[in-house]
Amino acid sequence: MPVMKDIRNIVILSGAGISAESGIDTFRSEGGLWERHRVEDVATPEAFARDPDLVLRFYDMRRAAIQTKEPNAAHLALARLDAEWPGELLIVTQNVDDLHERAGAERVLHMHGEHLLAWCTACDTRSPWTGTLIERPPCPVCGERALRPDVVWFGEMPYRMDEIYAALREADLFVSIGTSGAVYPAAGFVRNAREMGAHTLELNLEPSKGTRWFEEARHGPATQIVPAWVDEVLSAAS
Ligand code: BJW
Repeated sequence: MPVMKDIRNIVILSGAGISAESGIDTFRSEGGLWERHRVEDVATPEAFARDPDLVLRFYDMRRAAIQTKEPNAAHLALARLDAEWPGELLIVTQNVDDLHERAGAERVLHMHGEHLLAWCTACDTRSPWTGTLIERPPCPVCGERALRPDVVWFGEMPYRMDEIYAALREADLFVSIGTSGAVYPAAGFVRNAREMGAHTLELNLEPSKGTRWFEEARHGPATQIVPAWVDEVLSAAS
């Protein structure tokens, strides 16, 4: 752990592992989503063009499921850090669930989109969405039946990359939580942050694909290791 008085700007990258203990499936763990659904069938623009019903059903199912789940101790600990950390802090999440926000975190950026938004490809607006899309409802803004899940598929550009790279450039501490390090550009953030002088820490159930890039790693369930780390950071800073 670096000396906390030297740390002002924190960037946290979260992934599916932080929501696993809330009962939301990860992608690549045993029994994860990609064991039951082929990525090429449900998470690419080509799949949506080829078989929109299959893709819409997949996302309708997941959108309904996340609304029955609750934030866990790891989301709550990060929300506490967000509320109490006096310096800059940004939670960049790859997750499309809203558990960071429901835990109370405010400085959250969804680089892979959000389940609870629908994107109209006709008028390019995003509307809050809790129901289904399979029946092709009209866009609440323009009335066209051109809504799709507001998520980033393979081959599409993740959201708000300029903001993310700007935060990484200024980061003193970069922490990656519950992500396998299999998907770029997120998997490369640790190297970006390190090149700019940040201390780098991995918090994950097991060593991720990119674990060698981190200066420090702690392994275990997020609901245990994240609250413990947040306690340490806040007490060292006070
Ligand atoms: C726990 C736990 C517990 C479990 N406690 N931990 C060749 C080389 C390099 C790149 C490419 C390449 N070929 C193609 C690419 C690019 C491609 C890519 O990365 N492909 C790879 C497969 C190689 N990337 C893209 O296409 C991206 N766009 C892009 O690159 O644009 C161009 C660009 C260029 C330059 C700069 C910027 C952009 C888009 C990627 C979109 C990803 N979309 C998805 C679906 C989103 C919607 C949805 O939810 O359906 O995003 S895929 C899926 O993977 C989802 C996730 O956000 C993402 C990452 O998954 P995550 O979160 O890491 O989950 P898992 O399951 O992999 O890991 C969970 C971890 O938790 C594990 O390690 C567990 O151990 C751990 N864990 N329980 C703590 N209790």
